[in-house]
Amino acid sequence: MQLNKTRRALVAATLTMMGVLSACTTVGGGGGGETAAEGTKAPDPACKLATAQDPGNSAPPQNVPVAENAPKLAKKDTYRVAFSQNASNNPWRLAETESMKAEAGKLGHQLTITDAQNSQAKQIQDIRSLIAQKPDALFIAPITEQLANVVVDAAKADIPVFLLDRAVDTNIAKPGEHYVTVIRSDFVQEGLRAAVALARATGGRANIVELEGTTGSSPAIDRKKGFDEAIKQCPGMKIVASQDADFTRAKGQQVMETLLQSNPDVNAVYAHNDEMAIGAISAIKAAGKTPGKDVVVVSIDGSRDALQAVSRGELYATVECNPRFGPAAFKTMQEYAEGKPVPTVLVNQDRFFDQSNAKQFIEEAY
Ligand code: GYE
Repeated sequence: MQLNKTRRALVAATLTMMGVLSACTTVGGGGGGETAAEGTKAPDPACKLATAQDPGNSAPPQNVPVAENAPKLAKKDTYRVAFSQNASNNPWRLAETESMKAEAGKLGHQLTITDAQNSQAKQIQDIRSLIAQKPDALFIAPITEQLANVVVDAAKADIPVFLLDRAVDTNIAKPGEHYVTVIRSDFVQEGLRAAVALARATGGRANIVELEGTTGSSPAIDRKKGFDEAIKQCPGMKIVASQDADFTRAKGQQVMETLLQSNPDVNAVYAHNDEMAIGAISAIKAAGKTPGKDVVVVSIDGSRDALQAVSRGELYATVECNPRFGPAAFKTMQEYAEGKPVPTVLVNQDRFFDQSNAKQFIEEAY
């Protein structure tokens, strides 16, 4: 996604200036550097991120065009809508589906849901059959950016499409024309926030395993971009291995087990989502190491299991990526039907969870 390059550069610059000294104890270590007693190493002065605070959300994107050329939606009291979900294999997906169902139910809309079971081919099939049913509007959580072609097919069938949580290739599916809008988090910023957290936790000395989300999905692409770009500011932070673990717990564990064997000096993990982080934590334990001490783990989402792992000290932090899209999805659809201006990208505001606040949010988490 074309997410304002200048703004990102600005964030990086502000981070450098912020340099707020934290009283944080350094865990992990390794990757060379001082020989101070374990857990008390001073942050690497060459790594500004190591003493920075969480940079928070990015500034809302400016001058986003409004959807003008997408299929129209007539004003009605209730609608017959469809939602193509890409998988139901983790709590995040289940929470998103639940939120869509609950909101549709509340508003009296009739909602058909399909589950692509984490298969791109199946999601394309699902969307084709939903198009054939001619819903008033179609919500899609695209598995990868390659879903763009079938989004174009929906527009050609005169169905307004609203993308949820992931983007598609905008060279093929034009925002505001082939789809109305995409509602999602700023994944590049999430990667940056995770990098700052990991720098703080390791004092900027880290041999990192990066567990990537589904190849070709916009969160995997942008979370990698944001993180990799950020740690360039820290000479002591190196990615020793980066591999696809498909956003799942089982693959996170499996990939981490293998990578720990080939990279025994690993002291940090950046997982693109909580499920893979939790899998990695199991692998770390199985290798006889202590998560949070020998190996620091940081991830993204804010699931209940993750918040529990944070409060146990096994996960250092998780950047929130809120799955509860129902209210925003239907509000946006309504506004579009009423002819109000709808920007072609809507960016969610997310929180940050670490030891200081994780416990208090466990109850409301999914
Ligand atoms: O972080 C992950 C899920 O697309 C933003 O997909 C979403 C991501 C979320 O499988 O857990």
